Amino acid sequence: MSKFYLTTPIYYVNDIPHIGHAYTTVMADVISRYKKLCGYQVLFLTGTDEHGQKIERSAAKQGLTPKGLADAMVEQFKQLWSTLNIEYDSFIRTTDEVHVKGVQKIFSRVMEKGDIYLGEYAGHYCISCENFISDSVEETAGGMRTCPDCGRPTDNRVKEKCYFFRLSAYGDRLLKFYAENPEFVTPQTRMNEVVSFVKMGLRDLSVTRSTVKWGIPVPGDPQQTIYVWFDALSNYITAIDYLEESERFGTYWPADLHVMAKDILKYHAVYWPAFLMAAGLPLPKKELIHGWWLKDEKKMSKSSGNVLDPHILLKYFSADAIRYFLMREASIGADGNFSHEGFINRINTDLTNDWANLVSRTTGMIEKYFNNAFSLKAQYSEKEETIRQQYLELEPRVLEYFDQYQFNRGLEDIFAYINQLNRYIVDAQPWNLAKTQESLPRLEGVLKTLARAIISINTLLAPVLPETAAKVHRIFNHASFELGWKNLPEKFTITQGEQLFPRVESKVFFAETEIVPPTPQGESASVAEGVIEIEDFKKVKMVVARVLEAEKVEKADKLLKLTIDTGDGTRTLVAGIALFYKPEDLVGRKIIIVKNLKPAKLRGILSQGMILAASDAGNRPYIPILPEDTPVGAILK
Ligand code: ME8
Repeated sequence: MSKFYLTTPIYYVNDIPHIGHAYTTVMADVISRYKKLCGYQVLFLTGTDEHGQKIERSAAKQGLTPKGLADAMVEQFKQLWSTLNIEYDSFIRTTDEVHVKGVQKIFSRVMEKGDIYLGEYAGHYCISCENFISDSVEETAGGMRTCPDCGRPTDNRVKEKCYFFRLSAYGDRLLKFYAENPEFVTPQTRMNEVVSFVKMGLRDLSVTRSTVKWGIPVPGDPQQTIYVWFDALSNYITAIDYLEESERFGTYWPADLHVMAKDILKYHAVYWPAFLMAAGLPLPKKELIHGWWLKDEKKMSKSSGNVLDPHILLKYFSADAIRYFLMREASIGADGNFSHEGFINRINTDLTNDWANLVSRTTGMIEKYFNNAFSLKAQYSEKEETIRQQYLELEPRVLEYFDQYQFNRGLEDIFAYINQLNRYIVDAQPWNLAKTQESLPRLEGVLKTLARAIISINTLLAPVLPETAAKVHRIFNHASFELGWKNLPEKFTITQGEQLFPRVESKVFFAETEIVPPTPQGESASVAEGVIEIEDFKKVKMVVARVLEAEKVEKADKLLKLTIDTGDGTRTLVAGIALFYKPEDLVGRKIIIVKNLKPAKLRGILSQGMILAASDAGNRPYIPILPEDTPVGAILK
């Protein structure tokens, strides 16, 4: 049996998990279940990253010890993973002894090789990303630097004795590795980013801190603690017993897949392979980099305060519904904007209306017409063969998408097939077939075909919807989760089950949770940068006016004073167009003005509004020409 070792990032324990963490972990769980379905011996690792300044600070703020905070948070992560039916095989904590000793072992190994040396670091540090910021990075006001990863100003400059990793020596070897393994990072755009980053040149990296106490002591120099990223990345090997280099390590390393979001790409695709090369260990086979879940167009993150707690959704929806939404809605590589409205619509449409309804209609008819047990010999037509053929074509397509981790596309195809099955029911009209004794074998052929299609599809859906898949299999008294068209025997019985995805009305959800629903135009339209609502536009009152009089303003070369008729009266405007328009050119002409602009005095003249003109790069105005019959006072809208 081939092995498949996959990992999630180990999450910081400074706060409780949110939808972003759930996304990565659900995706890894779906991959793990899918690989098991395909016959792999899978090891799925997740865990928590507990050392470093960020955790130290968080704990201090809450009046806890770092370990006390970590212990509490680990429970929160484990509880959420259990609720979401995440079946990890191993959970590593960076405070576990096997990890601490394993990190010291890899550190010593690299040091013995001469790739870790003593030096001094002087520069900025971003505690949020636990990232060293070089002085070449742009300065913000006050002499601080901006973290290139998260965009926050760094809050401290550090100068300390520390150990460096000779990263600069690995640039060429890394580039050679990327060239030989062009799919090491997927999607391709992320691979390109990594290559460009390395091509820009690598500097040696500080891998210890003397001012941070909450960390793993450097072997032989306990005043220093190991840099949190060196510590954290090593979890992927310490969790499988790098310390003893036992059979487990031999079986599972190198990892087949590291899954993460783009924020930590550099650490995984540049630093981690370099550390491994230095330690003489094989490199992971693939890194899958997904996009971010955004809320209000900003990355959902603890520090931005825009995180979504999955527990709110879990009060109304099953774990499977959340898993489905996350896998169906976001495509690998792209960011996804989370909207509750979108969530509810997706679940109600796909899972309640299409999938649950297909199962309940089919089982309802098997109960009604056959009392839950088939006994007659069924009669089949070409239509049933088409349903089987369509499934046989669908399955390899879906598997290919799943193999490429394009779950959204695989699910899209599965649900297109589910819709075909719903249409097939309408076409076959089982309720009419039930009317006469002669058509009962046909009716049985239709319902058995539906049952077989449902059980087949259910196996494909099982990695994403494990709980529902188990329920559906139970309804059809079917035990095996094997791929392929399920040729249920001619004689079989079913057991009625509960409703799979009860509908949640969005009105009820929004009223009870007090979450503010999106505006009717749709959330995203209102939040995109620079986009305004129609209501914003309507605030500007623009009308057509006629110029009655025009004259130059004394001692002001650029200004003209205009007296205009706005259809409901006359008023005065001062316009900066005198260099380009003569007064006589304007008298009698129709112009567009902003009527409700706050009046302002220019050269002692009260200007009541503003003339509209296009202007070029040199600020030359071009007054639009309106059709001759445009009425004075007409509103622009
Ligand atoms: O970076 N959208 O931990 P972390 C999508 N400890 N995914 C998101 C997300 C969002 N808005 N927010 C978080 C760390 N994630 C380090 C990792 S690994 C050796 C050390 C997910 O708690 C995503 O997988 O900040 C991201 O890469 C990870 O959580 C960061 O988790």
